[in-house]
Amino acid sequence: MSKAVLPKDFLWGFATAAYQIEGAPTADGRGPSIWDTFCAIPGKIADGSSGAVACDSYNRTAEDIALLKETGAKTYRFSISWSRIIPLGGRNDPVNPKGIEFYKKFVDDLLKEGIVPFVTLFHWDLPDELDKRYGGLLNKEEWVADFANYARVMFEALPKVKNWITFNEPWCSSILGYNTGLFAPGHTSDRKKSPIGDSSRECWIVGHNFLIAHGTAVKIYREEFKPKNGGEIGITLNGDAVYPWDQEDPLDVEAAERKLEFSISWFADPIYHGHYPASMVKQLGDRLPTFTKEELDLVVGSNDFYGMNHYTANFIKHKKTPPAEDDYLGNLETLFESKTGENIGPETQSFWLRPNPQGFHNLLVWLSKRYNHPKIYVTENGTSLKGENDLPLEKIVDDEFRAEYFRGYIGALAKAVSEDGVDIRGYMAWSLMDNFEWAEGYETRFGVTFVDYEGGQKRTLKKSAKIIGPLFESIIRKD
Ligand code: PNW
Repeated sequence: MSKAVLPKDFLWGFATAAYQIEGAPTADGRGPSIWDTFCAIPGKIADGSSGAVACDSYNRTAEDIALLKETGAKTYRFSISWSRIIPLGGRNDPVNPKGIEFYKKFVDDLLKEGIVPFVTLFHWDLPDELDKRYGGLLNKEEWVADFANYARVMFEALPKVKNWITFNEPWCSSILGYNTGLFAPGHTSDRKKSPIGDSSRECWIVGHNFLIAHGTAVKIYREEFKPKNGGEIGITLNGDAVYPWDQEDPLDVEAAERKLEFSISWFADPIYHGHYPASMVKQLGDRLPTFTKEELDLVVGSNDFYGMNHYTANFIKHKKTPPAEDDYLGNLETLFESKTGENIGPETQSFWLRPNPQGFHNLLVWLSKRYNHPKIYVTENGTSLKGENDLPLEKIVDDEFRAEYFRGYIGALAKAVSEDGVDIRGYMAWSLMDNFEWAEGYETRFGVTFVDYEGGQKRTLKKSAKIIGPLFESIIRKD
């Protein structure tokens, strides 16, 4: 990989999210989010932890910026904690000037160091009051209006930010939050796990509401802010790569495509094509909401860029029985082994993640084709390491497995650009540092920087942090 194939202004760097790194849950007037509430329920987080301290980044912005400088990063993707800005969340609730001041200064400090901020408005941490007040994400009228108000407050407060992401992975908030119940607010039909929830319906309603809220915020940005500030706005979607379990079986080939549609096209088809995928309409029937004319006008064409989060791949096997009511995959199985016994990739600490860089290449090409060659930013990509948390520090910082993951995935990205003409403008590795890995707590580490949770949150760069910069610099054009 010696050829310089990426554009001169290609942005590479690292990503994080507010609840996973900030800590300081009550500092300067912050209100609780649904994740504070969820973490307090026994059994929801593997190690019984929460984001109460995390990396203490709220008090260590200078350290985090120094880390970014050390890696040579050109960009940093972080998210804003809505309940720091509007502690109760709603459009008639007071705005907290201290919350705004914090992010304003952070953006200024990043820019002073020449680091381009990529700002996510919502990375799962809904103000808890909105969930209690009217059912949060399930309530289209109220929630869309409150999100629009919050978005406008942030666009107004941070005119120097030119790269906005409305939502991070609405699939996760919808499915893990309202179907399996693994994530906040933990709704599911499984009454052993939650007293409330309807896995067959709520997730599809929430997904629909995300699209309307996204379209509404984008309209506000384009009409009220883009003309004076410039800048771009898009949504970030997650999606794993797929291979048919049996390449010779047309039903597995079809199921693999259906898996992409149920995860990615659920959101991307309405935005780029103006309708839900036919496979979803067919399986879900009237449980999938329909768009009114006004809603469609908001949603269609609402991406200036496509934000892509990507980690892993699966073999896909079709199911022979009719889909269950709570099925969200498209009536199929996701497997780590193919019919011929081929393995998808080595195990990591995350049950769902196995490295397979070829899948990344395939998916980039698929996306580019299906959505007519959009401008893509890879807004997350990275891996955990099996057993990393149990290793001594000198072994943890020598994370060759993670370094090799990045070599493979960045190589696949370069190939998609140079050989397939995919339009990729930036790449943000997940994550700048070890952090609160949601339901997995602190046992699973994703950082290129080690964070010592027992030792005053001290940060130490790992090997992987040091290889990404030189790798990108060798493939970015200089002229
Ligand atoms: C993404 N899954 O989440 C998130 O955007 C990050 O906040 C998170 O830390 C990172 O990936 C690593 O997990 C996901 O179960 C969480 O398939 C879970 C899944 C996928 C993505």
